[in-house]
Amino acid sequence: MTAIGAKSNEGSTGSGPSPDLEIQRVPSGTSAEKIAEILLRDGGVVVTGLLGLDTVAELNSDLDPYVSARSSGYREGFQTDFFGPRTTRVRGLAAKSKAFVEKYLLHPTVLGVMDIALLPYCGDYWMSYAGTVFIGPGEKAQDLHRDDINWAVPARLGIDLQVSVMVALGDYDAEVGATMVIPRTHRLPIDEPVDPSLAKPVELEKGDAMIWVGSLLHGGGANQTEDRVRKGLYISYMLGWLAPEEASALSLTPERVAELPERARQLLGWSSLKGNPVRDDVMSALQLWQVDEDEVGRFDGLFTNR
Ligand SMILES: O=C(O)CCC(=O)C(=O)O
Repeated sequence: MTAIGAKSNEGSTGSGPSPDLEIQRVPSGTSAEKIAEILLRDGGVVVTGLLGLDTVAELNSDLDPYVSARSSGYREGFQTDFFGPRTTRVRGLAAKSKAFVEKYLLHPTVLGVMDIALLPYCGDYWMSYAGTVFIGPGEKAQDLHRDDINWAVPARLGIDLQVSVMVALGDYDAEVGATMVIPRTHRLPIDEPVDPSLAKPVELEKGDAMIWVGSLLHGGGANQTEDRVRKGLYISYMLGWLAPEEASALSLTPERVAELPERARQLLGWSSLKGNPVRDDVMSALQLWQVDEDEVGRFDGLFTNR
């Protein structure tokens, strides 16, 4: 189902990018299967109203103090052009916000989509990165990129390594820096040049989410306003046999971990995980991310083996 007025990509032929293609929009309540079908076909999809406005308000109130205390940009000399000198990124979110864990990290539709997209290639997936991407006034557009370039060797296998979700926590229109995307660039060879003028902004209302695979060309838009901030909350999930961008386990104290639901602990690196998708032979006994001969989840005696 597409939003009124939005074009459908369903009849389009060919698998590569074209000026006619747009990221499709489906309403919250759409099945994970349908969302994943569009995601894997086009490289990205928007789910409108994925999070309710009450949840958006909770997330803002949990995170605003941390955003206010943080200066924008990365530390001096560390890729500030790519990450944006006027962009504020706060990570370690599971330690900072209950709503982040309960309503976003574990969102059943999001995890349903991840199961379909990622479990064919791994025994389990985990969180790679989560953070605010608040783009301040005057920020230039980020270079178009594929997130999978972090893992450039397996990115050439032609499988999905990672799937990301960006929820709008506030303004997210083209003028303020909505994410620029080129649909259907996700199955091209990773080094293949693509005409950047094909990128279009994907505008979101508060609570809407864009979901995309790590091989899709995209980038943060330019914030052309003088006084508005583009407020996105980013999360990505990746195959468990790859090292995540964020060492999220290290930002959690054992006390905070003890309060987390089991699936959250698994996604945040407080559990060992199966490397292979095979479940019924010796391969399924092999675990990654262990401590000595034990599974991380049992390390302090609190958690069960998965
Ligand atoms: O801010 C955005 O819209 C995209 C951010 C992004 O792709 C990144 O920082 O890698």
